[in-house]
Amino acid sequence: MSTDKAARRARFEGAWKVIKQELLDYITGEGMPKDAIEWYERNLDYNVPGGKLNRGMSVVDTAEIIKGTPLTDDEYLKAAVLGWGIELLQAFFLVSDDMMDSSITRRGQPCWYRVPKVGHIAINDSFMLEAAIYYLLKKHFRGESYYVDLLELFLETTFQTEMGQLIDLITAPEDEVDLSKFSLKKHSLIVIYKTAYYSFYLPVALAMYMSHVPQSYPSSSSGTIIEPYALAKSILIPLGEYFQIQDDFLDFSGTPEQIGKIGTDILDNKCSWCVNTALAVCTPEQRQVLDENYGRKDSECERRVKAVFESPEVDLRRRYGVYEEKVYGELVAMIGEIPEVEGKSTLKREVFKSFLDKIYKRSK
Ligand code: GPP
Ligand code: MG
Ligand code: MG
Ligand code: MG
Repeated sequence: MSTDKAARRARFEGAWKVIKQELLDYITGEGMPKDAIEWYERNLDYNVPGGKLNRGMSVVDTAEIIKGTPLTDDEYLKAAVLGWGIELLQAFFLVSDDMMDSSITRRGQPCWYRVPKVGHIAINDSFMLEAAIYYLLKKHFRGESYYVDLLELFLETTFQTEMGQLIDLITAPEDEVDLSKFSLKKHSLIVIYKTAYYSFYLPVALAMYMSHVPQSYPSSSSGTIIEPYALAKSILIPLGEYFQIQDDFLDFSGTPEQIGKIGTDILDNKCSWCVNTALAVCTPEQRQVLDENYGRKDSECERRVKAVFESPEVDLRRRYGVYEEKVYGELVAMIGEIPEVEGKSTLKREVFKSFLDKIYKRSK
């Protein structure tokens, strides 16, 4: 990691200390007993700060790019609260997703629900991670003109992610494998809803609200009207789709040491990019192997599926490489077409470039 990147991360982590203390002070003030305060602290420590922090730090990065000059300390704290709000939302999703997906490890440690004495209390713990967002928004933004915009955005994005999680889960029933129900179109809908909105549109739109980006402004050259939130969404959703395809590919190809989690998509009968891509190109014999072995909770079945993925006919690693180059080129072209307008509260191409650079060819 470059020293600049390490320093940015350290500053963002420094803000977490302040934010975490605010949450603990709040439940202490509500008269909660010592063991409850300690439990909440452990929940926060275990589930919130240990990830890549890409989503959270993107709020700060985006606010800085839009402003064009360094943020004041007050602006930095505000952007960091929004960033940690996304990290809390992500923690809420991951704690519950790991229960729904019967996952084993996350970020190189046992999933929270598998920690001794936690079990199903993890359900309530996930709710308390979500509730923290709204406590923090009220504390830091209650007096701002854009407070309701922030609230609505967090709530709408949560609903979208839950819709995505619903279709992810019901397309992957545990007891009836039917690969004919899968398609790349279905996959696209699932990943846009379960990942792209909260991971990509949310951080940028939060930073835009905080930076007072208006709903529309005229483009300086042609005088046409730019709708910056819709414009941002039109690029960030495909970017998020690409990110989740990487997640699906890494679930199959990544080692647990590398990705910090053990892949469960084949065992869980998931409508993943990998199986959809294989289904589109495999031989009839390979199709039979997939029909008979996909989605079975059995490591030998999983091995047979992986052998089809690695076969010369399917060669998923090569196809993924081809996909990645193609989507990268398309995204670069889309970003190049954004009309840039001078000013402190307008959208800049750099917002999207910095996102794409963070994820291109990622291996974890
Ligand atoms: C990623 O799916 C999607 C989420 C973590 C959103 C979950 C949404 C909820 C409303 C709980 P994934 O299962 O592929 O992620 P991972 O591979 O990290 O388990
Ligand atoms: Mg899942
Ligand atoms: Mg999962
Ligand atoms: Mg996954």
